Amino acid sequence: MSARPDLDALQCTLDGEVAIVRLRRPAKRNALSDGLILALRHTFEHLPDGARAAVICGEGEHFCAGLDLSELRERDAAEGLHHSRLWHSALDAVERGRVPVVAALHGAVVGGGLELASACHIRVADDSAYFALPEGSRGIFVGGSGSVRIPRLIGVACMMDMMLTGRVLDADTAERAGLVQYRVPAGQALDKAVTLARRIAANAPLTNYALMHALPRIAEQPADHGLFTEALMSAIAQAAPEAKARLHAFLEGRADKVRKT
Ligand code: 1HE
Repeated sequence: MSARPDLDALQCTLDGEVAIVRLRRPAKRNALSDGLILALRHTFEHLPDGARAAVICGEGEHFCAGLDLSELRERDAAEGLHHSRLWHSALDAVERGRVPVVAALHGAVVGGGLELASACHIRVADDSAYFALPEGSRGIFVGGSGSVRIPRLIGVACMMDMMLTGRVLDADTAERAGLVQYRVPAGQALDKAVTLARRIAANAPLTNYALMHALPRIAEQPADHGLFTEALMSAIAQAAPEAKARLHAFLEGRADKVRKT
């Protein structure tokens, strides 16, 4: 892979304890060039020290138009394999990094853009968002972990439909399908995502880490293994000084109660 990280195409700023990572190729609808994928991996591997949660969003009218098709030159099988593995490593850096990531989605969330959104831990979509997997019509296949992550969210049948028929999901349908967790009016996805990220940042870091790293693995383990992993994780989490301090705060009436919304 000869490309270098295109750090101009990605901006990372720290807002309090929330890192805001913005795709910045609006003229190309934030299409993911090799340089941008490398920048994404670099950024999530080196988030600012103070970050306890992150938000990813796109500049301009769309979240992301997927793979930069202008780079889809003749590749032999080995190059294609390395290209796909590059995407896997970048999206793994998002999903299996240090802090939870909230995707703020608007406009087109297509192809590799949907693969990227699927690597995040929570998805917020505004009314303008639409979701598609046009790989089928481009004569290619998903290569950025979509075949693993997307069916976990919406099932094989829904992904099969999107890829075979070119079906485009609007924000309503995507919410019903389980692809997005929050729906907001057009233009409000980023604000909502930052609000959620601030809430996430207030959790004990070890709890967030356990959720990101243990929960998806437990979901893939046989029940007996999952229960054992759960017991190990819960033992480690409850022993942390921060957990003890939070329990004392509740028992002494200094912590928030759970309230009906
Ligand atoms: C691009 C790309 C791109 C736009 N690669 N240059 N993804 C797709 O098949 C989606 C292709 N894109 C579109 O369907 C549309 O561009 C959108 C629905 C996303 C946006 O439409 P619109 O009308 O706002 O923009 P536009 O006029 O189509 O595009 C503006 C410019 O962005 C134009 O370039 P210009 O130089 O003529 O101004 C477009 O060529 C350029 N552009 N999308 C390159 N994707 C790891 S495997 C993942 C596999 C995939 O992701 S396959 C799906 C690829």
